[in-house]
Amino acid sequence: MKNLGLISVILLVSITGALVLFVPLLQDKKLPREVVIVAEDMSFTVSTQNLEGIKNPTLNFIRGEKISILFRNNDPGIRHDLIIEGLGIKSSILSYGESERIILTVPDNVGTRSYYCTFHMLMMKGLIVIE
Ligand SMILES: [Cu+2]
Repeated sequence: MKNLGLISVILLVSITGALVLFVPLLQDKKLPREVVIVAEDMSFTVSTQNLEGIKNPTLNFIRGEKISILFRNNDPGIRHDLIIEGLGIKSSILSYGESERIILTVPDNVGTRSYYCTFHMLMMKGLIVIE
C-alpha cells in the first residue's frame, strides 16, 4: 500500500510536468493565418479576408499574430516581387507561374505600412494596417 501511494505521487508529478512542458509547445504550434497575395493584371489581389476582386486592397494584420503569405505571380511575361515596408519582408523576384511562401510574425508596434512591387510601384502598392 505504501508503494502504491508513492507510485501515484510519482505519476501525478510526471503528468503535471508533461503538461507544463507540452501545453506551451502546442500553443506555439498554432498554425499561422494564410494570406494569398497574387500579382495579376499589374496589381495585387488577395484571395482571403473577403477581399476578392479588389485591386491592391488594404490588409489588416493583428500585432503578434503569425502570418503565412503565399505570394504568386499570375502575370504572363512580367516579373514581380513583394516588399512590405517596415517589416523587413522582401520576396524573390518571381516570373509567371512562380510562387513563394513568406512567414512572418507581426510586430507589436501598431500603425500603417505599405506593400509594393519594386518594378511597378505606381500601379502595385497597397497598405497594411497593424492593429
Ligand atoms: Cu510588379
